[in-house]
Amino acid sequence: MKWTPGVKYGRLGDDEKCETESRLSNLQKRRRCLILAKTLCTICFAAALGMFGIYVAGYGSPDCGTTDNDPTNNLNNTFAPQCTPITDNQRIDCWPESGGVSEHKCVQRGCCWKIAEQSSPGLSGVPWCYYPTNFQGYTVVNVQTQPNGMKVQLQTTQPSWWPNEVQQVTLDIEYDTANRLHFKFYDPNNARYEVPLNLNKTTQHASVNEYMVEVPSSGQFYIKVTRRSTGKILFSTQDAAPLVFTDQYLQLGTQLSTKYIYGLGEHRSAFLQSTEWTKMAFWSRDQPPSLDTNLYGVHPFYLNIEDDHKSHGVFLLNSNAMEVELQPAPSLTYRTTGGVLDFYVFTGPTPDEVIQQYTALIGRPFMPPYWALGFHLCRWGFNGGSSGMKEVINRMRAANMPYDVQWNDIDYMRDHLDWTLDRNHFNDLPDIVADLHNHGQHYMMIVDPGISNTQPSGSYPPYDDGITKDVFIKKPDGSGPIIGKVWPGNTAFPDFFHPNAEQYWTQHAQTYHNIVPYDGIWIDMNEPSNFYAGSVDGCPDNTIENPPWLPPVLTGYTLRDKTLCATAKQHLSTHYNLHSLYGHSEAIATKSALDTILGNKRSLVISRSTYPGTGVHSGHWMGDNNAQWIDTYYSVTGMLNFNLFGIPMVGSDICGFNGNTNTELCTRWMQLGAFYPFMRNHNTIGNKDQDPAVFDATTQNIMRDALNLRYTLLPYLYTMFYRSHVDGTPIIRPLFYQYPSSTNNVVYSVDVQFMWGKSLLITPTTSQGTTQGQGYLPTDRWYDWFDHSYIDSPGHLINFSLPMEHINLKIRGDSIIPLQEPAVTTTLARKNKFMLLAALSSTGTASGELYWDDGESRDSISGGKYNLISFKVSQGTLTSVIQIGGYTSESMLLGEVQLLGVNTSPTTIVVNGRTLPSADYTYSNKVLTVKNLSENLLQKLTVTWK
Ligand code: MIG
Repeated sequence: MKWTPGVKYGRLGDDEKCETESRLSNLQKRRRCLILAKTLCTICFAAALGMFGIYVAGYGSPDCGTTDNDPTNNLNNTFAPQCTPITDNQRIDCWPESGGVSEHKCVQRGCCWKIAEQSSPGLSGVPWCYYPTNFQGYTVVNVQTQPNGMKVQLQTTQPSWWPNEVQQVTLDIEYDTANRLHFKFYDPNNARYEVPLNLNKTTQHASVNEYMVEVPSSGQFYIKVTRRSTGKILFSTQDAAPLVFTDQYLQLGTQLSTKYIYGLGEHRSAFLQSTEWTKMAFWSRDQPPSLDTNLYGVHPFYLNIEDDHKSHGVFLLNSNAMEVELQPAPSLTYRTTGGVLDFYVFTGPTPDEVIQQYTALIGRPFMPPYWALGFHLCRWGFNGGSSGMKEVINRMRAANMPYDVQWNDIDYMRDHLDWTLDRNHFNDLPDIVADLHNHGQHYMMIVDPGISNTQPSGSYPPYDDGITKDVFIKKPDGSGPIIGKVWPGNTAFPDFFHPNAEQYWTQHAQTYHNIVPYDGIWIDMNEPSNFYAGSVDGCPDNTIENPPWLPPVLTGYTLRDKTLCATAKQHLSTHYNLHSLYGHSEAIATKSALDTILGNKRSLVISRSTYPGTGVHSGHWMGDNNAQWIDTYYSVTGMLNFNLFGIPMVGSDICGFNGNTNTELCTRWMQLGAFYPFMRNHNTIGNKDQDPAVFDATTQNIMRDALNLRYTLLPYLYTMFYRSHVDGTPIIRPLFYQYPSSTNNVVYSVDVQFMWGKSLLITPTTSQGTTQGQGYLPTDRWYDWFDHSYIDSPGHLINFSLPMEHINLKIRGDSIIPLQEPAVTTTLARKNKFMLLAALSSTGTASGELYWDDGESRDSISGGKYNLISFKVSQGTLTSVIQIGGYTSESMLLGEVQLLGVNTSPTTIVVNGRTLPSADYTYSNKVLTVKNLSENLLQKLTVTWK
């Protein structure tokens, strides 16, 4: 083996060299290339050692790289980097670029170079070029203590190698509330872009905060935030990536409390993130969910567990193209291309409380109309236009499938033009929608942001009016709308941050609503997606388009790929800054349009691209999945994530979007989908129909059962939506939210099973031909939904039966779940009697609640026009308390009470003072069923059994 000085191996990291390996994802390619570069260097380094018979440790080893001058080197010649002692796991990457690393260049930066000992030739992500422990970065020049915080002045002592360093940085630390700490690094001399989010920053200063903050009064800067009650770390830049604050590269690291970290979306992964050098890119993108890539939305928020099972959350309010790297120390590094470093720490200490505190800041999820909880059916490309659509509606009705909402994809539009109706293929759509409404059903359709600019002048008001109102995103030189291409051909893109945009959007939504009275809007392609890279005219070549550093965004490290130029001009700032907020801004405008059009009626917006706070206005579906088993699993981890992000109204395309589904997969998916907060079956153009009514009779029966089970549970689901709306409590929860102090840390990685609120445990089947499996059952009493048998689990894996006929569903003892007799629509089901299912704990207790209103008024809660009833069982008595009884225009009758875990056969049952005849109850297998009731739930309920 011969060592060739000056070999340009560092260039192997360039994407051109790797592009041929097209079967690899971009990140895999990049890793592969980096590994290759590092491997080559190992070889030449080893060869050099052999040749000269010398020992050279780490820093100062032979130059394996190009001798080209690196413009990014740190020319501080007097600096002697301290490179030991430090373990591989503690290294912090000093070369975050995608390639081009060499020892020579690394050392020129003032960084340490050492081939990682533990890297089985470079296969792990251990950086070979890493920060010295004595890297000074910023030093503290002044700390000013304030009544509820601190103001800290920082000054660069040792410059980073990135251009346009901000010499003086201010850090404002604010003790917002006892559980929320806010701290922000910014340039005190030049205003920089900050995320234009409408946060609820209301502060409530406390005399004692649950966090403590430490900043040195001089010397090398760090910030350390600990939990007052335990001393555990909540955020600490010590032994983590140092602060870098330049114009287009900003960096900061923090230690993590444990490797149990969740969130950081939108990405497809297990719910528990890996801290083995995981790099995640944040830049919204029209990208079918795949591993290791940036997807539709951006959520720089994580939940971290402390080693005593408490938890905290951290939110970085930044919308620029960003990377988060998770390191095994464990630690985390943020790298972003702009804005300021604006952090919020939430102290929990339970995960539910962390999410409550987070959503108190970004906004609580919207209260959906009741019909939105029903089953939604969609497909792209109805055969024969509206006649194909009617066929589906009719066969769903004939098959008696519970079914609330019919949708349309882009095929209803004339030439894919927004706010138009294709009169050739969907002329009778207004009649179809009227018919849906007559059946107590609802209708939604897709709207894309791209507005065609190629229609004859005067013939397409959405464009002409957009020009008049000046609402379109502009070209980099500001000379007119930037033009991309989407389904209608070339298009302009409304800038939803423009002051005229909301009125513009509302007006065209209203005009179309006058023709087709829809009930909600599906907003797609709002990353925004563009079939051109940048625009019809390409993009300028400058540092906004080509920053000195970029996270591993698809494709090929360019910002413009599949979207607009970063230099495109929006009203508030450049697209470079605002890109990942596009879907969020469209969701706000769309919800506001619906509110204007529908008056006091609630509506539904479902958006593909999301950002923190989108849940206030919209739900989310997880995009273009495949009709494959693995997609059922990732639908669960995705739901867990979006419930963490304050967007509980979430689901995946049931039965799969791309690719033809099959009977078993679609059956299992309908069973799982019945537990998506947003339950929609959707399919791509040209694929086989997959609505429940298209299958054979046996399959239809199973799917109908799944739908009836969901409809039975809707009062419970609706109550959970109320809770999420008023206090942020997530609906879909992993087991550890409920059982955080499990001594067995297995619970932290369970993510196929999930809970609905605090009372139901769902164990879906996510693989073919599986009718038996293992599931985790936390220490508690668990009842089977179907046979009512119970287990007092000691908290471990047990064998689960997973029959084809239904999903495995367990009820936690100590729960009271409000139910209702199902029907083919929620409109009808709402008229049925309620039922209460009380699953008793081992000590005979249970509790639960029911929220109820008219299901559609926007002012139900603000106007107090709702009922909130709590239920409790203890010592053989079930009682209710009417907490709020403000909705009285519909009766609420209780028809049945079922009690699980009643140990002895009762002889006397008394309901509201009336002793029941024996015909009105049954008892067997420890289940007491009290039937034929007609009790007014708005009066106090008492049921006793002896
Ligand atoms: O470029 O409207 O994710 O649900 O069916 C594809 C057609 C555009 C992508 C959406 C998908 C929808 C499809 N859309």
